Amino acid sequence: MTEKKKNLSEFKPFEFSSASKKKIGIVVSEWNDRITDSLLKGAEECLLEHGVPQENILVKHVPGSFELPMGAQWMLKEAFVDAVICIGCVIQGETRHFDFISQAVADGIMNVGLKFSKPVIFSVLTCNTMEQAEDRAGGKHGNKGVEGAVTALKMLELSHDLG
Ligand code: DLZ
Repeated sequence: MTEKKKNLSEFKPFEFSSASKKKIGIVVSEWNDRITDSLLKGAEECLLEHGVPQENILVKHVPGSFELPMGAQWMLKEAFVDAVICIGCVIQGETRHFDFISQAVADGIMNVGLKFSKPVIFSVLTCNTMEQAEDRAGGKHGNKGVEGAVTALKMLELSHDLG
């Protein structure tokens, strides 16, 4: 039986017991900034709605999505955040850049999370067209920045429960 696809943008707000104590980093790629700005707005609003204080949200920009894993690593190592949300948007072009960047970013983000044993969230759109990106940055398919924030909070809650 196929399950209905989940869209975390339509999540029910949940009780996040340790929200006020958590420091969350958001690393944002400057490429396709109209899209990444919308994703950032969605992520920040969602964190605030769940009780993360504004002063505990650290936002930093990197030149492109390829730099997101390094930005996340520095956030964890130098700024001692509890989780990082990586926001980017890679759009298919005429060359193979898209494949190399998308794969490297996905692998890099996973590796940083495992290395630091902290949630490092993949809120990176990998789209064929700008229209697909718009649909996922506050359009008909929700906002993947919101989904990234929900995922970070859920992972922190899980780690809190296990610890
Ligand atoms: C070079 C490049 C290209 C062609 N496309 C994108 C893109 O669609 N989205 C994105 O976030 N970044 C892109 N970049 C920049 C790379 O991520 C990276 O910043 C440069 O290759 C320098 O390392």
